Amino acid sequence: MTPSTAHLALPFFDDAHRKLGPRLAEWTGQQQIDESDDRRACRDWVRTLGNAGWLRYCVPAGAGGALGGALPRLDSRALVILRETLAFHSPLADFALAMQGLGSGAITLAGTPDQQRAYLPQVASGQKIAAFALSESDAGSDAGAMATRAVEAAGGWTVDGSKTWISNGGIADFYVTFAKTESEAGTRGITAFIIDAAAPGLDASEHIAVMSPHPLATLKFTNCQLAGSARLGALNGGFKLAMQTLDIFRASVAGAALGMARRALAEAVHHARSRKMFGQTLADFQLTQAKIGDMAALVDAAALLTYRAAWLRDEGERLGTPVRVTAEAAMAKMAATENAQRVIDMALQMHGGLGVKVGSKVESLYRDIRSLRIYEGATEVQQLIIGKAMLQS
Ligand code: COS
Repeated sequence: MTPSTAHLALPFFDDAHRKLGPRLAEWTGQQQIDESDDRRACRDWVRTLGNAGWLRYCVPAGAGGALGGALPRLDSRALVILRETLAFHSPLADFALAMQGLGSGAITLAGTPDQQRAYLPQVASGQKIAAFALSESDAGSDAGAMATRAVEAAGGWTVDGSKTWISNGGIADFYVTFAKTESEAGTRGITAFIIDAAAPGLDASEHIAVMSPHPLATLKFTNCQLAGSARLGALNGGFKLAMQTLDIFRASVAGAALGMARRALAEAVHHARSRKMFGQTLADFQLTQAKIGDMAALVDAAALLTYRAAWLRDEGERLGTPVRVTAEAAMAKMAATENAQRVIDMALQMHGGLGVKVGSKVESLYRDIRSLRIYEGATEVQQLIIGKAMLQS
């Protein structure tokens, strides 16, 4: 099944985006990766996406990125199109690409030239797998409450504590990790570090099994020794760096949800046209037409919010006047993930018994979409962010 690319005609996009969508859709349609083991499949996807050059959109031009010239360091619209197209085909392929971007995003935003040289080209080629380690068991939505601490020692750092729900945990080559460097300073006492998987004192072996399998682990840091050069960005500037990274990638989570919703809608339309009942097709029933009408409007509403958030950020960067898109990205993430869940549920219902049969596309989408309403800021966090922004305006 091939996704429509009609939306790329919208004024949010440039010619580069209009070419990117169909090219990637054609490429993804030719890929066959066995996804029965999520960790092996994720490694395979990273390698395949890297070899084909798609991961180059996760890093800036100077580090081997795909887009240069007038386009910004990371192009939000390209990320949205990539994730939307990959998620239509395979949510795990989308996950593999997204994590390369999220896991290296803080290095793009705040890394020294040495750090950028050491990590970004290999993220772009798929030779290094990236991860973003922010959450803890008692600090998910309340990221500022983290307890993992980094203490300066003999020119380097010692990290102790634990991170959990870490995507790519166990298969990543490095973890951009956020730790408390000033215990009483709340969000103003957090610093980012680049921690290589082989760092002594880091244990990433505790895999977490989830309903839509993908690499996920708990990380334990015990007297984990880092060189001074592992610090990423300003001392105690880690919380803002994490939030700035999420501002970019939240709009792309919306893109992924959109891809899954578009796939569910396409599956529903296909099924409605072919399924015969009571002497006609399912599509002939007004009830079916009404449902498909609802689904299409939910998809388009999410698309417009998603493209707006991505365009606003890109346009600010292009004009040299970066704008904070926190509220717009939050709206996109919230609406796209919630709408996608509804669209997929309606598509599943339309499939009847086939919808819950393991192995049917709508059944796996039903599981795949669920975590997107939680990770990178749950819907309730997005509501808070949007509400705060409205009250401050
Ligand atoms: N860009 C730049 N700076 C930001 C920012 C952003 N998007 N968001 C917050 N900040 C800054 C604020 O300006 C503030 O700066 P000052 O200390 O200079 O005043 C500081 O960071 C603290 O911000 P705030 O007071 O809003 O933080 P809170 O702790 O009240 O709440 C929420 C922040 C809940 C919005 C935040 O913790 C969050 O997004 N949580 C979800 C985290 C998440 O996504 N977890 C999933 C893990 S990633 S898979």
